[in-house]
Amino acid sequence: ASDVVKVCVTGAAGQIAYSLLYSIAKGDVFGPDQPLCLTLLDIAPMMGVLEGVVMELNDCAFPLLREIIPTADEKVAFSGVSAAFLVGAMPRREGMERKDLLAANVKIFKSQGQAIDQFANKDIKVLVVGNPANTNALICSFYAPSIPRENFSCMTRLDQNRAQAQIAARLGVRNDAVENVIIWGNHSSTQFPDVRHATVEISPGKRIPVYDAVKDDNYLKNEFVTTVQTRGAAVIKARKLSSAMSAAKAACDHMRDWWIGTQDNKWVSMGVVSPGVYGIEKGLMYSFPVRIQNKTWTIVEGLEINEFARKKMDATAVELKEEKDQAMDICKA
Ligand code: NAX
Repeated sequence: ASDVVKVCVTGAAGQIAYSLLYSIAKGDVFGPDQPLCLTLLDIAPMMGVLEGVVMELNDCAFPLLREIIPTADEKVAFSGVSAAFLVGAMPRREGMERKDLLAANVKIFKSQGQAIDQFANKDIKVLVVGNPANTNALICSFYAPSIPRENFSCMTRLDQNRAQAQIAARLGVRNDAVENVIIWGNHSSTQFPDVRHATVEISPGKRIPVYDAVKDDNYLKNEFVTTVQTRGAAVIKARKLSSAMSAAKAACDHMRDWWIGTQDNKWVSMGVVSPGVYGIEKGLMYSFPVRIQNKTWTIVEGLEINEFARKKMDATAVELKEEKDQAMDICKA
């Protein structure tokens, strides 16, 4: 890994990017030997702030960071790029209708999709973080027809990490003792955090199902699910700002696993375009459990879905279908 890899981060002057850029430049995502060029996209009014971020990146004196290109021009941002973190999006302002918010984001992700189509490497891996993440990723891929749809994903890793940490805390074990937690569906309050297939290491080499360790079905089906679904709002309430450090860490986890692969048969959740498995309509950008090898994800298939899970998985699919239809109407208009 000696050739410089070009990586784009959008929303680069924002708060998630502030943590994310540090981790990428340090080597947490593409490996400790991979030199990087970072292109930083934000909107024109933010160029002054972005210049400050560039100054700080320079002042970190990262050995791997060979070049930094701040810009408000999508062509410059995406040219020759192999991996993109699309963090920038239109935030919801007070009084803004859902429809208007969606329309503003369709505009952004259409334009970025077209730029990716024209200027990025054809094997680019695109991770959409900016909300509504699933639908933004779908729109982006729709406008980049020369790039395989499998190369577009959206982030539900923060939800997965939150779920894993909740279970670990409940059981008093290390975070990494808990494995194969799944997030199904939309990165929204309809998501379904599912630990029916998750396991926990209770002593060296000994794993048991999380359900057997927790021994409280009511908690796992109710309080646990809502805690994870509403965790973002809880952070905003406490911090007066939305999750940034944890979102950046999750974005790094997502892209690192995509780039380097998942180990030891472990699963991770990511929003990907549904091939029509688990009864989820083909073409929806839906979060599934996946394994990754050679930069290619494969959905973990054959998991038993009980009636409780089925309902939750369908509810979040319905929401995504609505979002998709609305977005497609805006595209056609
Ligand atoms: P900030 O408002 O701090 O930063 C966003 C940045 O994006 C700003 O600098 C803004 O100028 C820029 N931007 C806006 N439009 C742009 C465009 N067309 N091109 C390039 N840059 C543009 O928000 P931050 O806290 O960093 O959050 C960024 C996004 O992540 C939000 O949409 C947020 O909702 C979303 N999140 C997604 C999460 C997930 O798990 N998928 C969790 C965290 C976060 O809430």
